[in-house]
Amino acid sequence: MKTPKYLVPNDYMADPAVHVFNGRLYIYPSHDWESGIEENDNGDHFDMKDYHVFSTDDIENGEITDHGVVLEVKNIPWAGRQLWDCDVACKDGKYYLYFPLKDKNDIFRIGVAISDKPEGPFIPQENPIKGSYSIDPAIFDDGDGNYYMYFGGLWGGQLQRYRNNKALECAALPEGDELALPSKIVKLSGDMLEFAEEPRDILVLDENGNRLKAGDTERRFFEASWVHKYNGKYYFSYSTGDSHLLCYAIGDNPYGPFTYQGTILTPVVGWTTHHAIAEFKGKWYLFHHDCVPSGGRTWLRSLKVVELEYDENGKIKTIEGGGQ
Ligand code: FUB
Repeated sequence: MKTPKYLVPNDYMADPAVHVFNGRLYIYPSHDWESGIEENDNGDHFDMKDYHVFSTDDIENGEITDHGVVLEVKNIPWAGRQLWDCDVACKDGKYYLYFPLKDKNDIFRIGVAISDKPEGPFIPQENPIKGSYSIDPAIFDDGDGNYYMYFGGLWGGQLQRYRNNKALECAALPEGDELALPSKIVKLSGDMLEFAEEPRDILVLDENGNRLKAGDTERRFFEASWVHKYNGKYYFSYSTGDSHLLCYAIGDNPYGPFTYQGTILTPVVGWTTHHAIAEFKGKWYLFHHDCVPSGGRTWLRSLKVVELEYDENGKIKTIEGGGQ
C-alpha cells in the first residue's frame, strides 16, 4: 500500500491510536465535529464530545467496522470539556481506555474507562488518575508485564503549566537556547488505574548527546507521543506542533534517553499532525490524519493510513504529507 488511503470517509476522525488485539486491528481516534468554536492557539475549537472505535481484519482492502459511540463526555462524572487523543491497552482480558479531558476547572487530566471488549463500550472511573495532567496519553505494553504511559502536549495541552509534576503559579514556555520541555513517561500500576511512580522526563538528544533546545522547533517535542519497538529498539515518535512534522528518536529502553533520527512525515494539510505506528500481517503502517477532505478546516480532520518502511539500518523512510 504505497498510496495513502482515507479510512473513514463519511465522518471526521483524528489522532489515531492503533493496536492489534486477538488478531484484529483496532483504531481509537478522536471524533472531530463542527462545534462552531473559533480556531485559537488554545485548541478550543477541538471540542470533541465522544469516541468511536473502528476495526478491521484487512487494512489494505477490507471493510472498516464502526463500533459506534463507546464513551461520551456526558457520562464521565468529572467532565468539563474536550475529549482529546485517547489510547487503549489490554491486560488480563480487560481493555483500558485512557483519555485526556478538561475537568470542571478547565484543567486537562487523564482518565480511564474499562471494557471487557476491545470495541467497548467503556465505563469511566469516577475520578481522573491521581497526579495526571496534560494530554495525549499513549500506552506502551512492553510485553513483560509492564505498561507505560507517555503523555504531554504544549500550548493548549497545558504541559508548560508544570515542572517536576507540580503545577506552576504561571505557565512558563522555554524559548530559544533554553532546554525544550520534555514529554513524560510513567509506569502504570498493576491494576492499570494509577501511576506506579512519579512521571519522568523523556529526553531526546541530538547526534552529539545534547538535549534539544526549545528554539529547535523542527526537532523538539510538542505533542502526540507514540512508542513502538522494532528489532529490539524503542522508537519514540511525536509531533513538532508549530513546525508540523512527525519525527522520531531511538532508545534502548522505554525510559530513554532517545537519540533523534529524523522526520517520519512532512507537513500535512491542516495544523495538527498526529499518528500511530503498528505492524499488522507482516507490514508496518503509519496511521495519521489530514484536513484535505474538509477543505483545510483544521478542526475537521480525516483518518489516513499508509505503509511505513525501514531501511537496512532500521531508519524510517520519510513519507510525504502533502501539505506545505
Ligand atoms: O485532537 C486534539 C489535539 O490535537 C490532540 O490531542 C493533539 O495531539 C492534536 O492532534
